[in-house]
Amino acid sequence: ASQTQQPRGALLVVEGGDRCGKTSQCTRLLDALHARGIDARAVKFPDRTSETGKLIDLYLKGAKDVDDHAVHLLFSANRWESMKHIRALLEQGTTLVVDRYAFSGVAYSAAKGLDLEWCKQPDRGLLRPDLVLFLDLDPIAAARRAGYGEERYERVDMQQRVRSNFMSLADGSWKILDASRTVDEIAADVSAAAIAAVEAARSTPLCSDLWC
Ligand code: FDM
Repeated sequence: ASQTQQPRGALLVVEGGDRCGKTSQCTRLLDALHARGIDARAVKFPDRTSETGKLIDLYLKGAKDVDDHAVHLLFSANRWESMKHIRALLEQGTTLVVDRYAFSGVAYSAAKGLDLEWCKQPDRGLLRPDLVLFLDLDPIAAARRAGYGEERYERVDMQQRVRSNFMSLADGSWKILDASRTVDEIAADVSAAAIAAVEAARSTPLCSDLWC
């Protein structure tokens, strides 16, 4: 007898520059999904707990200098080492809300002067997100928010380049949201788009073809 297959979960990515409100929106989105009875979990990149993640953490805090190319590859390796686990969760029906992904990888490294096409290569073949929610905020407004400037990349000129790199990566799977609005207004748009993507993912196969 054939077993009924569980519909897969959706891979939902939340992206944006520093202090765009990404982390609060990820929390709100998880709550909204759970309230609808959707099995969902949070994932965050970089995952600072793994071996590559510990090195990345030291680098981001300014405690360690690493060559720009080498750190780019570390961020990518940090994603690759989670892929098996992420795929297993999606296949068992769990939707994932991912705080940063390969788009941050490319946008930040290219903002330091690395070639954008070179930057895309190590992440080629990662799982393709069903939806990318981009929280768009003017870097000058972001700089006025609490806590800004604590980590390596939190400078307005850097964040302007990051923003334009993000824009050059956007495709049809992106939803660009004005992140200067209230948390509630943004959360309403985020959850509406996410719920539609969870529905659509049920009948769409999972693809390991990012940028292929
Ligand atoms: N970042 C994040 C990168 O430079 N490359 C990446 O691949 C990823 C996932 O690390 F400044 C940068 C982006 C940000 C920092 O910050 C991580 P948060 O606050 O943990 O998201």
